[in-house]
Amino acid sequence: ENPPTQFVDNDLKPVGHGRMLRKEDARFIRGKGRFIDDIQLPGMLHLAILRAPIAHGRIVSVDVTLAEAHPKVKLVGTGAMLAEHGLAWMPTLANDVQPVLATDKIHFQWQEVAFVVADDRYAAQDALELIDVEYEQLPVVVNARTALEASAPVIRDDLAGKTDNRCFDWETGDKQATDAVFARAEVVVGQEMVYPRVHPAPLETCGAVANYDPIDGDLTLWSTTQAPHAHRTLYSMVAGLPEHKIRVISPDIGGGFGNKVPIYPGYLCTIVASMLTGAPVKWTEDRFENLTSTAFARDYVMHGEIAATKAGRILAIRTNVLADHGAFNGVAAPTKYPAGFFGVFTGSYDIQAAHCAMTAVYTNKAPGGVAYSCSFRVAEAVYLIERLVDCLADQLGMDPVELRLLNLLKPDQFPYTSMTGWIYDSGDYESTLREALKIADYAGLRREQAEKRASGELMGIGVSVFTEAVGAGPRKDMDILGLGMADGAQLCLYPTGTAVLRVSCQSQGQGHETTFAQIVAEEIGIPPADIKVVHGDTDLSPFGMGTYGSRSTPVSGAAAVLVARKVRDKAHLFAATMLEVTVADLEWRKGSFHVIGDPAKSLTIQQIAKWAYGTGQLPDGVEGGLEAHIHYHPENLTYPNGAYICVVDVDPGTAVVTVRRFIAVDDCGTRINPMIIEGQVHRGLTDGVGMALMEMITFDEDGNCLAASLMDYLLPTALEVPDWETGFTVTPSPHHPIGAKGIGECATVGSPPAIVNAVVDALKPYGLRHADMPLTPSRLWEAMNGNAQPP
Ligand code: PCD
Repeated sequence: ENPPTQFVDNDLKPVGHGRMLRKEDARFIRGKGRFIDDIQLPGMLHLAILRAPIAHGRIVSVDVTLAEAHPKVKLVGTGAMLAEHGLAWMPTLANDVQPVLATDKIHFQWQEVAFVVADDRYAAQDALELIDVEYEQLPVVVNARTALEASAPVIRDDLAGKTDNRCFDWETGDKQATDAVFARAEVVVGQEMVYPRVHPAPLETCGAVANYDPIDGDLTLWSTTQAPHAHRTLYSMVAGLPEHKIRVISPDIGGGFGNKVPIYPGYLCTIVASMLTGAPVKWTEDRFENLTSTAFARDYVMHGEIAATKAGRILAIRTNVLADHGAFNGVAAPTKYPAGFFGVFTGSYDIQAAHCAMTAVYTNKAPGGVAYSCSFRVAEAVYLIERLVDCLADQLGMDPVELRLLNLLKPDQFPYTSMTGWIYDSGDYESTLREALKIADYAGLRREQAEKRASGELMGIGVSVFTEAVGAGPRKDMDILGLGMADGAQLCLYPTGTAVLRVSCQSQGQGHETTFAQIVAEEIGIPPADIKVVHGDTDLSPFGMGTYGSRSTPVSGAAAVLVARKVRDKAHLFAATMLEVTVADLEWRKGSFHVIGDPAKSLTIQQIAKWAYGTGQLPDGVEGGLEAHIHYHPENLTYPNGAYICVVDVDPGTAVVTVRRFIAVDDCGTRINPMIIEGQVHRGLTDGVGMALMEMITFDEDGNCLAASLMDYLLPTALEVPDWETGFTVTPSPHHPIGAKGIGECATVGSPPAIVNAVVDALKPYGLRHADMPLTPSRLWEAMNGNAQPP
């Protein structure tokens, strides 16, 4: 632990054994994790999917005769076959519909057309080539602006009455008030920017194993899902299977990052295949399929404007966004929020007015719009505001840190209701930024930069301060397909004093088996080693909405605290009975109850647990046993914040960017496990380097996906990143029972603008004010050479 200088207050200590090592790593580092593809069932068949090579067209015919004749093939599925069972289309999480297998039309390249089930994966894959599909090509639209032109072909002609490619229009904030502030502002700066289409690209691709028991009618589905309970309900709704007969098991997950929130056609094909063959069926996606057909993220073209005084007081922000949703609206966000939490685009600043108008369109690209490591479009919002503030600093000739310090919300303004209606729970933004400035030695960096510039070296310093909004519900405002965003938790203490906590959230690598044990350990005072965390199996855990948008700690974490307190309250009653005193005579000291004034008279929680299942006379009206259940929804989101500083060097000859230093100070309220938090931050910062410098899913004009492999879709490795320098401040959330806020996605959200700001700063001598991500050498080289004269 590198203790921060000014935050050593006692109640800011990490929760329940702080930096303990992760319990789950014992199996992971031995290669004993159990992922989808590790699952082997007797008699299991294998499924492979045929995908369309074209981006837009009609299916003229599908001939499966040869494939069916293959000796190892057990079943061939087509859209027509699914249509007979009423299963050709499925709902998306955004209330749109999407084909499971295309029946008459192809909407994007590599869309699912047919499946083959065979004795082994090789045979299934071979037999795909025996299926003969004839297509009639239609004109392709891959550009969001072109999609809106009157001449554009209508992509979603399956939607009744649809005559254009508009997906939705959405607005937030006060247009009139904002325009009025802009009209009288001394300074207005505008910038168009693109947040490119990127992909979560988890290490483990998606997959499923379905096992349908035709006698009992039970379906067991092992699948890569971040939300097992919600998926179970949706399968019941789509396939018409009774919900209590469906068991969804999410085994170890090799990374999710939002990619494993949606339900994909492959899962449903696997279920149908098991039902029709009567055998267990496995489907494992390959990397190519994952990159080209599962949920992408971002794809926003944003025109932003910022209004300010000459002295640098920010007054208002307005933006027009063109959102490309691909062929089907596959966004995963609460129903009321078609643009997710983009409404937080006013950032961490005290401003007077804000407005956003958004148009979302359909194009011939894979569906998605998932919250890749950001709480429902917060990444786009943070990028917009943090780039705009830098453009303003540039216009005013002000230092970007000074400008930010002048406009940050002050601690006494919390809870703060933003101009778009979001209630920020708590924060001390200036302290967070000052901590980052100190670690970085900001003044020293600026001096170094001045010296380097004088000798023609291109060094840049970029800053971003951000506020995230994480932990959805509350249920009254937030739901997915009608399911309110709330989480159950169940805690049982066994007679020997060890415990099992059952939660609905689903770890994809975050370490919940450790941190949730730590939470309970803190509340009932038994060691984390004595607490087992059960998750990822709908038969073994209570209902809840799953893990994404950094909601596990804010929602399930709070549920774990409260259910532990319920258990402790019951233990309190038992202790009073056992010691023949009143409840008020007892005080709790982590792990035991003591008689006030006679502390030697005490009982440990383990002693009480044993008694709870024993033969003693129970207090009136109290049941035996020591367990409790809770279904919790938060009253608000939590709003973690951070201040990041990035230092880059740009090679003047090749335009290659090196991230030399990166300082990240995060505030996620009360910290449970600082080691895990650092890991989360390192991970997210690495994401940021990828998006800012390397990653982009593009298409040619025929709709061919040009980033269909990791040769083309460049993920960052240890070689591209510096030794991260992290710090923290602690501003507890007032409404979370232990004051914890989410942290999982903060660094992904906060780092891209810091990196881009740094690169643009490095290229100031070329007169550069903005360049779009990813800042590849070729893009930057063009920007440097198309612009002004060299320094
Ligand atoms: N924590 C602590 N403290 C505090 C907070 C937190 O300690 N204050 C920790 C916990 O416990 C965990 C972690 O940390 O363990 C995280 O958390 P959060 O924030 O709550 O979150 P979650 O919910 O759990 O998770 C989720 C996230 C997300 S969302 C994402 S993307 C990513 C992250 O998470 N993913 C991942 N991270 C991660 N990691 C890993 N390893 N893997 C993965 O996959 Mo989305 O919406 O889905 O897009």
